[in-house]
Amino acid sequence: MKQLVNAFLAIMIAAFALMYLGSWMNKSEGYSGGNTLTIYNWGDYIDPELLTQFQKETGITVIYQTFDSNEAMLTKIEQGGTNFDVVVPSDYAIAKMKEENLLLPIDHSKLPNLSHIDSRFMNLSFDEGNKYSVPYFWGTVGIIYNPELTHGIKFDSWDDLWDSRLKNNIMLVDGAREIMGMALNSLHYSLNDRNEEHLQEALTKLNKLSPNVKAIVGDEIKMLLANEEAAVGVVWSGDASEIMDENDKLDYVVPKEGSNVWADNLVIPRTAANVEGAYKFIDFMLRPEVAAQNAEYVGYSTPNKDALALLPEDISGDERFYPPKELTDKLEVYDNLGKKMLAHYNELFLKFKMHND
Ligand code: SPD
Repeated sequence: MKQLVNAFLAIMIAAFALMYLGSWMNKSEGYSGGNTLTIYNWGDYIDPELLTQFQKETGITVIYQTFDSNEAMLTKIEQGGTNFDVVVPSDYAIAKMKEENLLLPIDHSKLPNLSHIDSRFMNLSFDEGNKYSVPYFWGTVGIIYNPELTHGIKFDSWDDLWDSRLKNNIMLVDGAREIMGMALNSLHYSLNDRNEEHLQEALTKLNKLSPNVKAIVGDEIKMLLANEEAAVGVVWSGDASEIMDENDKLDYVVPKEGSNVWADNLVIPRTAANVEGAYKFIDFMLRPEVAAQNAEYVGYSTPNKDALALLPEDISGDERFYPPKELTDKLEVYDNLGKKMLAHYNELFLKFKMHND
């Protein structure tokens, strides 16, 4: 009898353990057990061949998930229950994650290839000393346009977007900071403005743009603009470069009122399950030949000076995508606006989106 009771107890304990493990794995997104590494990156933001190469070299299996905005990524990580090992937030999102204690400090001694990063992209205001982040790609926000379809408009001013000849002919990237920033800059305000009157003025101005707006879209914007579904787009510079690879009739410009210079970086969340694997991956991505291959594939600008030297001159010498420091010094980096103000920017952007439906 005693043996029977013991066997019954053992079965019950095993069943409970299995149930607990099952529910934990369901709750935990980005599960990195054993020899796996979970990466959470923007869509279309890595050459998939490099993931294969990394897996072959290290024997680590990569689990790869994507997001389409800093806000979506932040919400997921702030909610908890994730075990991403490497994430790729932008500047202001890094500042917010640091503030919320969501990141592990980076041990520079584990990243010998960090020396390949141009000092211009190190030590930026959102993470002085690069205590928590490693540069991945950078760029600007600007206007891509098809000169054959835009009546000779130069697009050297944001105000050119409001030209009535562009009716239903503009696509906008689906980003609250980008589009609110563009409207604020067009009014000669900072893209980090917190003044409520200015923000309402920006929304009113954006609503006046609606007749010209054909769509507000995510990564599909590249395909749509390359296929000439619209003559004009407000996009990240890297997307512009990729679109222009497909359709060389188009051009890209950063308007004179100013714009955003941004930096996307690799970070290791505090909840990472494979920290050693994360270091291996980050150091791999910092290798000049790897960073060069990645930059050529995704079309974005690399902060890796030794990778830049490996790129063909028509890429590395193109000042639309590699603007000199004198120019980028005149552009603004997004500040961490704080939870409340960031939510307010999102809310105003949502109002504008609803105005376009
Ligand atoms: N498809 C990849 C898009 C990455 C863009 N990151 C830019 C963020 C600017 N805040």
